[in-house]
Amino acid sequence: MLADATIPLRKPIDGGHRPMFIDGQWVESLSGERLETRNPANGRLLATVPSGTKEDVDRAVKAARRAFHGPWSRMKPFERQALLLRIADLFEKHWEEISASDTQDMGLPISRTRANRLRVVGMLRYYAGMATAITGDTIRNSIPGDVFSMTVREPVGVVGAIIPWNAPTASSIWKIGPALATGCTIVLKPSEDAPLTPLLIADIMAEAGVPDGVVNIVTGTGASAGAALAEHPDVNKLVFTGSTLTGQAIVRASAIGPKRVSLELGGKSPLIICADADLDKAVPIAAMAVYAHSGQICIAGSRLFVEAPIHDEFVQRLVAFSKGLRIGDGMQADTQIGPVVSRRQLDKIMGYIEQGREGGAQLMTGGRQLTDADLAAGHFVEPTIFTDVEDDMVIAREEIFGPVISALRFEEVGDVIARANDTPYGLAAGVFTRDIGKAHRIASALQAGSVFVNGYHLLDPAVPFGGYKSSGYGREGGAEQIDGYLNTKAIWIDTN
Ligand code: TXE
Repeated sequence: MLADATIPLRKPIDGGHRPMFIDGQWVESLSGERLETRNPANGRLLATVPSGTKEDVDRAVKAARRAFHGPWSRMKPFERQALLLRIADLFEKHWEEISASDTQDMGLPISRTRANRLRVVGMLRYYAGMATAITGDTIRNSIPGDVFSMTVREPVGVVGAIIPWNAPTASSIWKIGPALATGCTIVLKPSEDAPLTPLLIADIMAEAGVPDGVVNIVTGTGASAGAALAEHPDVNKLVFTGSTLTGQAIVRASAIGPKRVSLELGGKSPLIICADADLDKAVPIAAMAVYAHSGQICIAGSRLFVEAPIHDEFVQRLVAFSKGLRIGDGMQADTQIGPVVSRRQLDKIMGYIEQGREGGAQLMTGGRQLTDADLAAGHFVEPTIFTDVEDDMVIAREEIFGPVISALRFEEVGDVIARANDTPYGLAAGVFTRDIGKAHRIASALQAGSVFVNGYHLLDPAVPFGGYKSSGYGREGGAEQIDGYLNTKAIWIDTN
């Protein structure tokens, strides 16, 4: 244990090299290979990290297995609770560093990464509470004789977590938090596009006194480290956030073990604006439902259904709002829209914008990559709005993961529900209306894991989050998530 050691945090961004974290040690990949991570706002090299291989993943899983059966397994729930509370306090203390690291590694403006403190620290404190709230049942039997039975909840074991680049801190804690609360151990593989904050988090884990091997961070590519973790026969549970395609590969790999799986995948979320909505409230929320993090949020409300009588006015106001947004390096305090994470993501988004144009949608604003002198080296896309979008157009069907709104007109509420549900995805949905009855009817008819009424992007550690249909299964947040990290054992006692 490193309980009393005060480990100075590495500088978040130093252009140098950051080892990965296995069994409480900072180590290199056995292959010696490294990956670069760059600032998407200006292309500058931030750091290199080890390119983890199958052998490195195996080392980490073995460390996690040893730790699972070691003193960690005898730690009392209230001790794990105290540990999580210590981690929460350290997150408060180091938040400036964490938020700067996230902003520079993946572009989300600093005003937003700073504001995420409440949520992430809240998650840690929520998981701390859950650590002492795990209970089983006693069951009265109907079978003959004097038999008594009860259930106990036990940690599933070694968790393999694979996360994307769009929310490195929150995604890490969404996986590490429940593992610590339940007594599991974890091997986490960050995205190759944003590995730095998870490494910073490893520092904090060590500073808080998390025993060696309980939390391991293996950096590397999806094809190498990611696939090796998903296939590892000694991992008991996989938690994945990322693309639907990779999610399918994870499920296939999970047959080895086999492992329990939970998936949080992509989306193409509908946001319905009824004619009776409070437009002053709805316009900025509908815009930021997509533009927040330049559209790189799984629940982005990217299919905007607007009722016919207000359609033109709503779009006009949306265009005016979009034109007023400040785009730039996320480290500037007043930036509202930062870069997209990588050249690959930029090209993907620009390709969709082109398809929107060619498909006959009308471009109302945006649509360009920004190449002004100070932005030229980064990956900046203008906030973009298309109207005259038809339901079957590519931009209305596929996840763009960029700052692109597809506005669709609707005549009747009955109609729009069927259209909103006509997608393979089901992560989130939203509706704006002043009519509470209508809001309830629409919310219950929408096929999505989260439905927001007169708001959007609302998240709380105690509220379950996850998908319907191709957006995945399993929940993060809430008691249901904790269940996913536990096995249930039935114990039978014949009292005669
Ligand atoms: O995702 P991937 P990418 C969507 C979004 C985006 C697209 C591609 O549309 O444009 O996916 O993004 C690891 N075995 N979302 O390429 O590939 C990978 O290293 C095991 C929505 O970043 O799914 C990374 O750590 N792991 C989503 C993680 O999987 C593998 C957030 C995610 O990468 C692997 C991100 C493999 N075979 C993207 N291949 C959301 N739900 O928010 C890759 N990985």
